[in-house]
Amino acid sequence: MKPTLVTLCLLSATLAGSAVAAEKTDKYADYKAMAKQQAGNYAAEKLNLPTASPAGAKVYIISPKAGETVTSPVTVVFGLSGMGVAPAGIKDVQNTGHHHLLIDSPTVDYAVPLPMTDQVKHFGAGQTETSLALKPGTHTLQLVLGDWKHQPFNPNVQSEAITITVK
Ligand SMILES: [Cu+2]
Repeated sequence: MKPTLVTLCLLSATLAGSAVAAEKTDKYADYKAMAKQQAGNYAAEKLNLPTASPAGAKVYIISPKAGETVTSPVTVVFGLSGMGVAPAGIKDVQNTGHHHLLIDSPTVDYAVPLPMTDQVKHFGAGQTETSLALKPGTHTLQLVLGDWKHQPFNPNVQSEAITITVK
């Protein structure tokens, strides 16, 4: 009776040990992690899930200044702090996005990817400035950072809307 018990104990100890070893040497671990990431990205895209922005992230217009009178074409320089710029489509680099310039206050839905229109310009290559042809008169400019799928972050990372005058 005793030897059997000892054998059972040894056997279960061996099994427990090999289970741990198997977990540590799971040769599919990388593939599993990749599949999980891809499934997450797929769901985010299908369901318009917003990407979280880090606390303190700020986007701002460096130039022109609010209230400035300028001539067309206007060079608009984008500023970003607390996050990094990455081209659109780069999914798996945390705390990065690309700039969108809203011209003359278009109505946009912040819960879905931003549309591409004359009033919503995308800088999906990771540009940090642009040259803008504007008609004479007053115009408003505002920056909104978008994630890899062109969707505003949560919390939204957007600049003040500034008003400029084009001569
Ligand atoms: Cu975009």
